[in-house]
Amino acid sequence: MKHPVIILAAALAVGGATVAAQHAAADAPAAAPQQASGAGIIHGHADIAGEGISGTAEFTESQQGTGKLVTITVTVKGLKPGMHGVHLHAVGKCTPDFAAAGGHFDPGPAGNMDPDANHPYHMGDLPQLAATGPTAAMRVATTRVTLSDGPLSLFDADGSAIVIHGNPDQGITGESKSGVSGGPRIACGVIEKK
Ligand SMILES: [Cu+2]
Repeated sequence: MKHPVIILAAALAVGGATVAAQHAAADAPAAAPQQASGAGIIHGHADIAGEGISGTAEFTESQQGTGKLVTITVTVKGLKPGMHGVHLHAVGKCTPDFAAAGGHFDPGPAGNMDPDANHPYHMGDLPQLAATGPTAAMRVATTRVTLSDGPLSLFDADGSAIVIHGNPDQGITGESKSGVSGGPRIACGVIEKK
């Protein structure tokens, strides 16, 4: 494999929108890199919005040995109960509708952004979000993308967005437009440098 990549997934569902639960999410031990600010730490942010849905995604890139690790903390209110596909999409646009965000971020040599036909092999693929209460949250870490400059940077010429889908992410490859990666786009946020 030319670019060995891993996703270190630590998905945590927050059942209630309590401060304690949110705190627990923030303290999730798995795959949590050092959050201290300092040299080499880069931050990003997205305000996530959809019909009746609001939330944020916080991005932190830290150096891990010779590589970069990007931790993403997603907190969203207003999702219907169940699992929801979440991905980093190829274009930093959510208007005039969420289709503007393009396919799944996949800058590699193959560059197949088709949300379903090249799933779950895109660089922008993430574990899905479990909505079990008023607020859903997860923290994941990935080496498939960076915030700093380079071939995997989310801050490429056309930027990137985070999109939440109405249906579960089946984590499989399907026909184009089959919806296996989560179907309808119900919320979107442009990722910005912070
Ligand atoms: Cu998506």
